[in-house]
Amino acid sequence: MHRSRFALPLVAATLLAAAAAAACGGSGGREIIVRAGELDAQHMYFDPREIHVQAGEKVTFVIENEGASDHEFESDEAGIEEVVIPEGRTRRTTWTAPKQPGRYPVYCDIAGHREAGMELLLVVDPAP
Ligand SMILES: [Cu+2]
Repeated sequence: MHRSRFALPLVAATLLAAAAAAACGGSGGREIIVRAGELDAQHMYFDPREIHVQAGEKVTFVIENEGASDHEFESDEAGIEEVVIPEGRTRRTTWTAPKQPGRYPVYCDIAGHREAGMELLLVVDPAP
């Protein structure tokens, strides 16, 4: 009967460790929150408009679509695969910056959205 008393603290410790890992982004690196949405049909946005990462840095983009239509987050130039974020939802994608510093556009590729403002500048800064 005494044995079972040790089980609960162990489970609790395991859960705490899992929660701590999730809070730190686990193995997904630094979390960068990007909000997406539209003011009207001609004015849409990503916020922030510019993001800095370090060369070789692993980050997780957390894209929050606060708008009333679907949006995408992608960059052929930077090698970020297309993520579709349905209206009102949040999607995450983990990506590792190239080793070389550079500047890349990230955009929503739905027809007309990029032109309406859905493009941000992703700057890869030299590692310190
Ligand atoms: Cu869009």
